[in-house]
Amino acid sequence: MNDVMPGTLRVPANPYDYTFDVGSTALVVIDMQGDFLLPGGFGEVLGNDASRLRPAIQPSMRVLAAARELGMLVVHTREGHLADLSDCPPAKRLRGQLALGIGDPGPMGRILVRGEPGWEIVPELAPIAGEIVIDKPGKGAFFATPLDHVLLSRGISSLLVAGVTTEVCVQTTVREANDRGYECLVLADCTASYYPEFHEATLAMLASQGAIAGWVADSADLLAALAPLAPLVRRMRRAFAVGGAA
Ligand code: C5J
Repeated sequence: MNDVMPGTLRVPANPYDYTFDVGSTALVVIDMQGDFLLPGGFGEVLGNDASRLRPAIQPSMRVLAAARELGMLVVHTREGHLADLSDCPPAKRLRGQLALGIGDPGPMGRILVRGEPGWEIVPELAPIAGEIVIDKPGKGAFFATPLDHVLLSRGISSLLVAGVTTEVCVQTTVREANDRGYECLVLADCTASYYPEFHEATLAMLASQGAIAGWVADSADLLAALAPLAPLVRRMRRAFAVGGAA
């Protein structure tokens, strides 16, 4: 069991309680883009039913709202490629022998290309001013991006992870983060896969062998741990507001 410092929060998790400090924790929301969550996007081009990812939206909205209220660092990621596809290796572009692939015109613009409608984060989870958005060409959010620098420079050592898909970009990012020394709590109901069995297996693998890559919890347990902080933060905000009183 970890030594728990004052100010440390505790969330019941698999394989054992996850402890973290809000000031050194970021919420990372991975690839909640139309290309994965909406009909006609990259996910569907690959033969998947995009509606299977939608249950992750509502719980992610609740966690995002809590993180915003507490002033936690929020990071969104977007998978996508430059318009000339110069950052998309042929191994990725040609994989799957698809009739319609990365860079081709689809119902939401060019598939998985930056700036196209399908590449945008869905409106329910759209970033707001001050939040960090990491554009990534690969599955992992650390590959070919400044994410590690962004987190280290803000003293972040712990990540709360939401997003899609569980076994692809979420899992890759958590494993990358783990190897870089971050402690990750994956929020089971804030992640989703086109294949429920892959979702379950991934969460089990990540938390296996004593949290070999990270911890897994339901968002309700995280929100319960965060809830007592909200009134304190509101009081502090009032106290520091010009002319305000605690
Ligand atoms: C995929 C992702 N599935 N965000 N990307 O290619 O999981």
